[in-house]
Amino acid sequence: MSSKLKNLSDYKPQDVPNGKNVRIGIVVAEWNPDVTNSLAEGAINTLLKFGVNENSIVLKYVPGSFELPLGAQFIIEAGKVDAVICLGCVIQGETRHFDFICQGVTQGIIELNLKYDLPIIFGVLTTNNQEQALDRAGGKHGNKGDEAAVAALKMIELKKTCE
Ligand code: RBF
Repeated sequence: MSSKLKNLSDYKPQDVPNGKNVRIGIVVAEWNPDVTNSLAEGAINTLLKFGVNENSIVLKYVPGSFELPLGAQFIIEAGKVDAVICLGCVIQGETRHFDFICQGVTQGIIELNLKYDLPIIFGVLTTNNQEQALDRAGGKHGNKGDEAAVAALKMIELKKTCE
């Protein structure tokens, strides 16, 4: 797996664009809240660290990861945001729900990216168990919420350089 041998949260701070004047939406799934709240904390702390104003972060919650794309769409349509970060955690169970939720949220997020021409960041953990999820939500594999925030800032900057 891509993150097995390295902690991807070790980004170079000098490579992260400044977030001054940037507005960001964050949608958090309420399923597996120990994990998703840590992802949200990581994302918010990282945005603040790179200059995003606290008042420029719109934070909303949806029941589960399956609802993340629609939650993101509500934020986009309600006002001006430069990017939306979707945070969730889908844990493998005994039935095939895992596959359908992962497929739905992934497809939904990519469609939003292309429909709105906006970075909609995929910060959804898809793990075999809760331990693997916690390892990636502030544990030994870093915090994927931090990385989602960095990805948002980088994509906003990339868009600017293409305009
Ligand atoms: N939502 C998650 O964010 N993570 C999960 O691990 C998760 N597992 C689910 C398992 C089952 C059997 C069901 C019915 C739902 C699950 N959901 C999960 C909730 C799902 O994303 C969505 O909120 C609901 O299906 C309502 O549309």
